[in-house]
Amino acid sequence: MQRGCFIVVEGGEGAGKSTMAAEIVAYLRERGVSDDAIVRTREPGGTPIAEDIRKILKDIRKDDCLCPEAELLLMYAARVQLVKTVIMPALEAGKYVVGDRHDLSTLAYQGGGRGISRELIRSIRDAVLGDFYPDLTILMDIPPEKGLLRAGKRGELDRFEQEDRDFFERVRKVFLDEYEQHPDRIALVRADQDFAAVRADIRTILESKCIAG
Ligand code: T5A
Repeated sequence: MQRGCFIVVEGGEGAGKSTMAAEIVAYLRERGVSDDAIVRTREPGGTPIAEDIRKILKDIRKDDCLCPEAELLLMYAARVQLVKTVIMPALEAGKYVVGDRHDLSTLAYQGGGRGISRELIRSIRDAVLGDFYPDLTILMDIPPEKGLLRAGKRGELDRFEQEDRDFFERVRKVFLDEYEQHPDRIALVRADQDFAAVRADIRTILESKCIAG
């Protein structure tokens, strides 16, 4: 059986990743992919254990603070659980997996945002995931102030969303640097356009990569 395809949507807060992940699923369905051949994931999260870890990561605790290195390890604990129990089996069964964030977010947030070295992140990544990578990453780029405005409309901000402007500028820079270095596997979309324009750009990317074509 042919291996499936892992498509990841990445980007800053409020870029529209979840909205566009749903649009990618709609695109696949239109192309005749059946519902049981499509799996949606989100990170951190996506399995019962990884969702518990997500709560720890997003929760604002008044009595303790999470060290950057502990945050990094929790991200990878959740990710390995998801990759090994959900994503890999789905890909081996020939399915499409549409992921809302994956490990580019770790380089951007824990690397750029928190200042953890790229070497440490890479060594943990390689030790637990080896040569496992998405087939396509769609990076939704938006100026942080615009994305946070969208995210803020939902109400209370989580632990990450309460970081300052510089944090999100550093996150964005790492995302864009990674795109510059790997344009073969990362596609860039301007996420501050209106919904129809973002959706059209994403469809063009999927068509150009012959996804479900
Ligand atoms: N994190 C995650 C790390 O630090 N390291 C890691 O390794 C990983 C995997 C996860 C947090 O964890 C951090 C990053 C995050 O802070 P999350 O909730 O999963 O948190 O991710 P968020 O980015 O916070 O999710 P958001 O829901 O805020 O952003 P989305 O998914 O990008 O945006 P979406 O689709 O929910 O849209 C937000 C709003 O904008 C509107 C939508 O209708 C919605 O109201 N919208 C648009 N409005 C105008 N024009 C458009 N084109 C629009 N598209 C969407």
